[in-house]
Amino acid sequence: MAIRPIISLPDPRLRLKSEPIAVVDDAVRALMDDMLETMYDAPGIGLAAVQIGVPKRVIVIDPAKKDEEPRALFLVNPQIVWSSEARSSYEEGCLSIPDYYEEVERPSKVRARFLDRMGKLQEIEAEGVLATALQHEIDHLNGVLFIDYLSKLKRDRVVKKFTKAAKREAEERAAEARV
Ligand code: GNR
Ligand code: NI
Repeated sequence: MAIRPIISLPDPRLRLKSEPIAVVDDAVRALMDDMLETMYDAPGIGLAAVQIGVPKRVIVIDPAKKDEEPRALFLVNPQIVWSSEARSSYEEGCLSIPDYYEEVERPSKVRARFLDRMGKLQEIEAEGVLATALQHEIDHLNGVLFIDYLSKLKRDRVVKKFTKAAKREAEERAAEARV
């Protein structure tokens, strides 16, 4: 297992549409183990493979709170097959948009179909934080970020902030290399 670097805004790879997994083999399981370790280290409650630069339809989620037993979920090729009419609002964050949080409204309950670690077809019904995390992670597989649900003003503001920070870091690295 290994902790892998998480890519962040404005990295264009976050906008890629991830490819389906053909076979859940040892390589996919190794990828999921790295993702879980990276997610726990961050720490976060979910991670999509594309966030470590691997545009494949794989996500890991653990909605357990700090004082609860860990319960890791590994989902390959996940699909929402049903969403409730009812909506809930939740304050979301994203490991690829560090230290930025905003309320996002989504369906309160969803049912998702996916392949588990062994490649077996499974279905889960989720509500609360798990429903939010599932929708947030599946969005990543389609190149969608939670800031896409905010007003253009808020979205432009946060993208600009991260673009400036990335430029500044690149300049600092270049200056360091010249010494
Ligand atoms: O760790 C995370 N917390 C979180 C909180 C509210 C809604 C969604 C999330 S997912 C996020 C980790 C992440 O960026 N996954 O893609
Ligand atoms: Ni995210």
